[in-house]
Amino acid sequence: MAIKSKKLRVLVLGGDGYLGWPTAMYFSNRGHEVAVVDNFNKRKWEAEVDAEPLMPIPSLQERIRIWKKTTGKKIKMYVGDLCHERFVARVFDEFKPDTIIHFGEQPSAPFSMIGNERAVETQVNNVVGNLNVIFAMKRSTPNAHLVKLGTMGEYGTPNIDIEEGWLDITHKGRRDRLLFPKKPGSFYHLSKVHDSHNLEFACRTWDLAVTDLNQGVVYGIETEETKMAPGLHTSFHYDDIFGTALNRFCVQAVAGLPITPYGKGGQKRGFLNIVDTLRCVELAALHPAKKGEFRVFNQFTEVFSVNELAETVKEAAKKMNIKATVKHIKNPRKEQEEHYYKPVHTGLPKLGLKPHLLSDVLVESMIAKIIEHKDHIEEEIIMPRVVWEKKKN
Ligand code: NAD
Ligand code: USQ
Repeated sequence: MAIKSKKLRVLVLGGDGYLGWPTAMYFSNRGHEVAVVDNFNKRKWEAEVDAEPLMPIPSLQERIRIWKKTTGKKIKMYVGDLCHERFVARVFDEFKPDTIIHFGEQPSAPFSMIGNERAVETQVNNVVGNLNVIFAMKRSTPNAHLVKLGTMGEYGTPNIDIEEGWLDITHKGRRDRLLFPKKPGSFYHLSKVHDSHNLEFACRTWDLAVTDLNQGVVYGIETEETKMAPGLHTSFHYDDIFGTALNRFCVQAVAGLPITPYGKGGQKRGFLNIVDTLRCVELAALHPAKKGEFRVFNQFTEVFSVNELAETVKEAAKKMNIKATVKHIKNPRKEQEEHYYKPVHTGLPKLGLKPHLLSDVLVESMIAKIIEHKDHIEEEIIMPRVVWEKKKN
């Protein structure tokens, strides 16, 4: 298809992050003009809450230099805060993107639940940054397409099937198409709900084109580009605050610590491989939303319960002669531990997504990679330190 060879000017917001850096390399590798924006908030938060990634990460400047040496391709860098309106406006005026991929937010539910200060910080950072992006687009690049990272957690776990963003509803004999009702489980997840509403309003009012990718939990360490040279790897968290379920379970197995489903472990979530995150973002970018359209895709490839994930990791570890154990611990979160879960996720496969499904082989390769860095595992940052509700005695 002709559209696939189109070269884009891609602005990756949050380009120093777990997903942003591999995405920047992925688009650069395919011949697109790429610029990244980051203010290193994540590196600051990691230091503040004692949650460093497993492998040390070179500075963004250094990563970009290694990328240029390896491929001959340039990635432009803007260092600054998305919450500073004038900085964002300058970046848009100067780079004039036709595609903006927005990863630049505080991504952790536990971080947002530490207390008053972190809840405010999360919502201000995410909601204000996103608003500045909306206004910069409107003023400087009104025909551009915004690909915004939302989350499946915006919907929560309702006792009905979850549609892709919208719901056709009949109420007291009248029909309408409304945003699907939201029931999120943390102040972080709520920040994404607020973003979605602001974006839908901007599309309706100013004819902007937006794709909101309601992404599930991402797992995996490597992509084609991260393997191209030492120093191009991405940040991999296993701590209680920035680490996500499967990544944490693999590290627990390698460290000889019990794998920790919270509570009953019947919580179900949508999951996807980091390699599929990049492909989904690419598919959205190459097939943009129309002007005025607020398009939503549910971005995950498989649903698992936490218990299923724990057993998968245990079995994969066994094949590698690692004896992993599973220990249910008191759930630090307030969430349903047994529930109905049936989200639609047909939009991205219709555009051409061919999922990389979770197989033992993938888990084994993750475990093998973690073994290489076993000496860096800090055991004291693994057990949950943040609780949703402090019980009074
Ligand atoms: P990350 O923290 O590794 O990356 C986010 C990057 O954005 C960081 O480098 C951070 O410094 C930067 N950033 C944050 N606030 C900023 C600001 N105000 N100005 C400039 N830069 C800023 O997170 P990630 O895991 O790569 O997630 C990326 C996005 O995808 C987030 O929006 C997250 O909510 C969403 N998401 C992630 C997952 C997952 O499993 N990792 C799943 C669903 C959705
Ligand atoms: N969980 C355990 N044990 C653990 C860690 C997590 O049982 O040791 C459980 C949690 O209680 C939760 C589920 O696993 O039920 C997922 O937790 P998680 O920490 O892997 O993911 P979550 O907090 O939901 O957040 C992550 C990313 C976030 C993204 C979200 C997608 O950090 O950026 O938005 O996944 S989703 O979950 O679909 O909302």
